[in-house]
Amino acid sequence: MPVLVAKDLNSKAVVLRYDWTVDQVRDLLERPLMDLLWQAQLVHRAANPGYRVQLASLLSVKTGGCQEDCAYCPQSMHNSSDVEGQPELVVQVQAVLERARAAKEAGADRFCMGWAWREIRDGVQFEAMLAMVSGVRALGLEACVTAGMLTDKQASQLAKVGLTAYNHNLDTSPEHYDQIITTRTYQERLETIQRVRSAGISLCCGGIIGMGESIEDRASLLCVLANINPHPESVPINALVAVEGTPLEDLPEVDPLEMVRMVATARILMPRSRVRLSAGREQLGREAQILCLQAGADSIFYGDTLLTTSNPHVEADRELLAQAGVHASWQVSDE
Ligand code: SAM
Ligand code: DTB
Ligand code: SF4
Repeated sequence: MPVLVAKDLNSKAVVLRYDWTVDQVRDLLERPLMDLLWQAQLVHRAANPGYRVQLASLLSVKTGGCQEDCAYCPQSMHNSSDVEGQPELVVQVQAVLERARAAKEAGADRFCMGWAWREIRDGVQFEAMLAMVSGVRALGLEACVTAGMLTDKQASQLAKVGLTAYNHNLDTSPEHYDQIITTRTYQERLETIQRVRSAGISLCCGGIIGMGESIEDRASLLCVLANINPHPESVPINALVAVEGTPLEDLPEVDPLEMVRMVATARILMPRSRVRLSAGREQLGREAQILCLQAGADSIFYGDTLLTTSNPHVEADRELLAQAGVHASWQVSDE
């Protein structure tokens, strides 16, 4: 059998499509694992040569007290887990930029900032957000904001100060959605995503598994994401972190191979998007994380905390990436 060379891979593996059906996506998700991994590898190597992993650090700028009732979220005021009361950084521009500087020194490429809001509010807090974004960009980092819904005007102001990406997840399938959130509709999420796009900001949009959804729901979520044209520039795949005091606290941990399957399928569907292995990595273990990298994950959240929960330690992640033989930015010179 002839050896498959890079030229063949490039011509055959990278197909950008926006007309996936749920059945086609489900067929991928349920393929024999070895076949799924092989196809994901072909696509990933052809579309994103070099196995570089982007490191994104997260900071919670506004923590807790959120009006939305997302069943997974420790920051919702509807959940007894609500973590409100933590020190507020909302107008502390310099303190936030200090954290960004530290993230850069630790090797991060992107600095993501989160606000536990239903939607962005105008006024001093938004002015501070704009200053934070422009400060992060001035440090030479990509800047990402996640702060709920936004208006066209706010999106264009964020674009003007150089915001790289806005994160707004679909979280789950349209069919499973009302089991998880009732205070904001799926349609509102799609409209927010459209606003981000119209302002010329990169879109970071993904979801969570392990929230009691079926395989069909996972296929349906991936299908909605893969039919966004152009594909979201980054796609976070989260495993539920079941936090005490949330309605989902007793759900069982996600089987690590289910994360591998989600990542591999996302990679095949959205060949050039950054697929970010997001919340839930602590439950995955080293080998499952390496399988996810092999399946095409090319970004991780990097830093000892996510928003309110913990993440693997920076040293452990450096070791993991070295063991996997993938390159992160601090190791890569511009070849
Ligand atoms: N309030 C904003 C919003 O909902 O867009 C921004 C912050 S919110 C915490 C960002 C995303 O984090 C959510 O959409 C969800 O996908 C993810 N997330 C929150 N809590 C999580 C949990 N316990 N486990 C996994 N992912 C979670
Ligand atoms: C995303 O998809 N996952 C990140 C980021 N985008 C903002 C957040 C994960 C949060 C996990 C729970 C917590 O730490 O509060
Ligand atoms: Fe949590 Fe964001 Fe939902 Fe608020 S909107 S409860 S911060 S996920």
